[in-house]
Amino acid sequence: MDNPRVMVVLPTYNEAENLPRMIEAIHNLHLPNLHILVVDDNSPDGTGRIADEWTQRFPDTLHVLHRTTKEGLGAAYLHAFKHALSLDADYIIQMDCDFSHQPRYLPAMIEQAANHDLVIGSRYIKGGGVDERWSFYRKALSWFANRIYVKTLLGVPVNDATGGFKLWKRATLIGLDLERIRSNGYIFQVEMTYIACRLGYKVAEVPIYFPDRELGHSKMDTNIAFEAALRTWQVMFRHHNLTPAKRRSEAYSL
Ligand SMILES: Nc1nc2c(ncn2[C@@H]2O[C@H](COP(=O)(O)OP(=O)(O)OP(=O)(O)O)[C@@H](O)[C@H]2O)c(=O)[nH]1
Ligand SMILES: [Mg+2]
Repeated sequence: MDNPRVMVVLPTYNEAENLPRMIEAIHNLHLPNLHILVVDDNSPDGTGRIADEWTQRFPDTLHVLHRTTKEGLGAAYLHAFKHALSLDADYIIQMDCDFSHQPRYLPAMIEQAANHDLVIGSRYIKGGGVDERWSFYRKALSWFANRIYVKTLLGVPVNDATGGFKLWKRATLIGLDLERIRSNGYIFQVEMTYIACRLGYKVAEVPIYFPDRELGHSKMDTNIAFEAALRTWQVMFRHHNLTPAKRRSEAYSL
């Protein structure tokens, strides 16, 4: 595809410090035809207002979607994905706005999109990794969850199914049928990836280093991880009957 329109979706909840740095870092890559869509859930720290202010600097390429209440990352992404499709995006990239997902990987991901349907930034393939300050126990648990547990249970050729740094081709996102997605929270990433694999979409993994957020507070804990491990079963039972014939064919009408 010549000159695809790339839409980077940044979900934000209290990222007032990170958002301006993130917008600048992405723009400094000087990637052609690149847009940013911020989806903010009425952050108490004013992130949504800051996003609006920055549209004055990038009036053609920065878009902001305001949601009235915090409904979780999954709900924000589903809303933003439909909006990105309505803005004629060809490649839709989802990434956290706290620098755990680093803009420097965007060129490699975009390159892989030329001959894949979904590109995943992967912590658990050669060349990837997680924050070096993580304890041995936390690293081992996360590696096991992704490389062994989820991969084996779901039978997907993906080494980082819980990762949230992804590039979706337009046709993949439509074919997936976003109405099928039931989860919010951490397992949302797994459900999206699993459905894409069941529908036969071709996946590439790009190695990424995943540092912890630099600014703001982390809320990841073992309860969240444990719940996600159980919910993986739910995702499997819900979607294991999907086949490529069940891809959605029509675009969304908003
Ligand atoms: N719009 C929206 N964005 C959210 C919501 N929850 C989290 N986010 C954003 O989604 C991205 C990922 O969330 P994080 O809070 O970093 O989640 P995490 O990486 O699992 O946990 P941390 O260790 O805290 O970084 C960040 O850019 C958040 O600001 C939400 O309910 N709505
Ligand atoms: Mg984070």
